[in-house]
Amino acid sequence: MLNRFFPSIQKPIPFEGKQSKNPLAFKYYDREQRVGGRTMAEHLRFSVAYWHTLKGDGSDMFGDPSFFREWHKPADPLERAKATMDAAFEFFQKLGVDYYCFHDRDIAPEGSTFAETCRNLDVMVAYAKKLQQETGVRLLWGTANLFGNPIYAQGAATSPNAHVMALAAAQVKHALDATRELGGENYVFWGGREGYETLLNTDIKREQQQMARFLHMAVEYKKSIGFAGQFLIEPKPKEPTKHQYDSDAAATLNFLREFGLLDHFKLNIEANHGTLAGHSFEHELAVASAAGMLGSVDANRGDLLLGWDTDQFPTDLYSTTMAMLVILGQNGLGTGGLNFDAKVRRSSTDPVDLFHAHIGGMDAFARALLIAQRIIDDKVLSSFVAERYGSFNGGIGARIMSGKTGLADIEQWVLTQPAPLLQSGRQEMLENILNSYLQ
Ligand code: XUL
Ligand code: CO
Repeated sequence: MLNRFFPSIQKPIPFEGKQSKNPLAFKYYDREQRVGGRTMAEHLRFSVAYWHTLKGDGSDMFGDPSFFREWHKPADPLERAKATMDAAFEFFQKLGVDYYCFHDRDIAPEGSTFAETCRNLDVMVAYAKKLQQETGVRLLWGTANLFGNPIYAQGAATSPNAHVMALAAAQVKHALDATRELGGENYVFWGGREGYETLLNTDIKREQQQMARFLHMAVEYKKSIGFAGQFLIEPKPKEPTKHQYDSDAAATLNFLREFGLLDHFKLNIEANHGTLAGHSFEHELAVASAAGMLGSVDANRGDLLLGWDTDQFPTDLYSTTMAMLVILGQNGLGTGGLNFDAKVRRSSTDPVDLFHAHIGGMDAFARALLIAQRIIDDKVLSSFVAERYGSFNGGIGARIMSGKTGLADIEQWVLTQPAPLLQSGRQEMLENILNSYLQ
């Protein structure tokens, strides 16, 4: 096992069970434990986000870096990238996760030209491939950073400048090559700058057509190189743009449908993006899942008192349980996984804090998995829901839904009936049932 950057952790984080008081042990996540026919590792498919965990330095808009990582010290950019990747794979192994995710610019530095930037990425992809082979850690998804470089300040795919759109297309082509080379199981599109700041200079219709063309070209290229991974779009309503086009699951589904892209994509739902859009995490998951389009999850949480993307580690059992109910309800995430798109707070300055954060998130989802599986096995919610819609199983309900009747026939039927009966939704009873499982 790699052992250079996290010397205080000498062996992989063990599972010790819920009685354990060891902060560096799992209390619930036991990767081989079987739950409803799959192991916990197979259900949860945890992934570490390279950008936060390896690249994060604690700086924010008001303050300088507060994390002083050994792996950030080499002065030469490519040496620093290699040290960072060594630290990454040591962290993955010691934590015991099977997957990681990256942006192209997380793993390799930009050069002074696009050609040099591509060469840097190729060097680091080869380096990653070797480390993946040595450790068995796999790539959940790759993506292109189309928001950091100032050239994308007015959009990448939706830039008003065709040359900038072309640069973004070339960058995505190269990031797709990298993801395929590393056996990535998915590829994510998050349009951080694909939106507008002011309508005074913006043609929304044109920008959406550009975005659709961009995605169609990516689909064509994917086919041409035989990349089998799933394409994912990650909705977010704002930040950094004032208004992002893929604002939530429903808007993204509508966009994909309008432009004939539905068959080629699924959604990557991020908890904090859902809450920024004024929805709950589970709402976004449920909307995507109902459309058969829930592909993967960026697992984190926001802060209800703060209006921005705080990207905290998920610790709220209600939220993780509601999420696992949706995920188990669609029989898992397929090639997707639970990627911790989350960062430790600026004051959590030590490398060991990265372990505490991920252990907490993994336990919060493992515990939720156990709870959700019991709720499903006991059919406490499903039997209530089935009964709630029971009037559609026969009689007028079945006739309406079969499409064989219309308003005039229905009026004749209603005229012959007494008034419909009030039927309680039993919300409080159901909330109490959910609470009784959260132990
Ligand atoms: C930003 C965000 C991104 C995407 C990938 O809020 O979530 O890191 O997950 O580009
Ligand atoms: Co994300």
